[in-house]
Amino acid sequence: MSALSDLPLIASGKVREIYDLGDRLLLVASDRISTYDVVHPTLIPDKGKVLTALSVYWFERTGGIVPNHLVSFTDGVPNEVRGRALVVRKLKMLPVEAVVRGYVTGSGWKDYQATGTVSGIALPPGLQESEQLPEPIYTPSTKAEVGHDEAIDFEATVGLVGDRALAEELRRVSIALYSHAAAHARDRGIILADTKFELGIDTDGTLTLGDEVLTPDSSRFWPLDSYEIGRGQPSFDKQIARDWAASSGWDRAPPAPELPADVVERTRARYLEVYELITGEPFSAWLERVKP
Ligand code: PZK
Repeated sequence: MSALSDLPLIASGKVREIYDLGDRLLLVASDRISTYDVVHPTLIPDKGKVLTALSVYWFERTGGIVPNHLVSFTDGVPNEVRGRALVVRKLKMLPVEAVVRGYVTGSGWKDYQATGTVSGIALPPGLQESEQLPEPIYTPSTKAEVGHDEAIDFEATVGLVGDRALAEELRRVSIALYSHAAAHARDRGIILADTKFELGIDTDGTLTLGDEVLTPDSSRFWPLDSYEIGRGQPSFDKQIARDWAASSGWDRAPPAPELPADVVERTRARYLEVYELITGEPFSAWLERVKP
């Protein structure tokens, strides 16, 4: 198989890349980690494999809600990224991030405190930080090239997508995906506070789920056992690294500092724990599935 360095790079994010395979794409998850929006020079071993394995887990279980872009996680994957890369179909991506929230937190909590609404949706008065919403809400955003995405209301997505029925379908499948995953996660001790999907249109015109899905990098995962409303919640995966970064004296401006070995090891263990709780399988089961 071709070396990664020979493939045309189509896009890169803070912690992952997309390469052109001709008629397909290769989505590669790295072991990089960011805290406070800055990537550390230190890698978390197996993080890219855990995120890839979780995406596959969800793709294999949500095909009845919406088709997805996954083609293979073995055939066509270069050896150097085996286990942390997906071959996917090329889609015409929609220009909106499909965010679904089941809890009021982050920018949603900020907007709610300022206006009583999130993305144009009025919420009940008196909600506390991190409280569960009466039902999940669709709070789309635009895709910013740099910096943070901007929240928009549903009517703005109709304009961006250019088709009201398609915008409605996007909202419907996004809420269905979140509801399915949040119920599954909660049964296993993880609160899926919110998540972000990217969907596109396949060559035959079908709305199709793309990107990575329902991973700790595209979602907020909270441990159920320490959940308490009225305060921010610890992140299931990143809290150890964040706590270390916050107390390290680092001013949160690039470059981020190296993470100490014990923080790396404890953070790696949290990623493996997320995988094992969500899937009910040891992480070694994924390594078996991707063995050459
Ligand atoms: C696509 N992104 C976002 C993801 C990055 C950037 N199936 C697809 N077809 C066409 N385009 C995309 C996809 C997918 N998935 C997704 N950008 C393009 C993105 C990962 C890393 F740098």
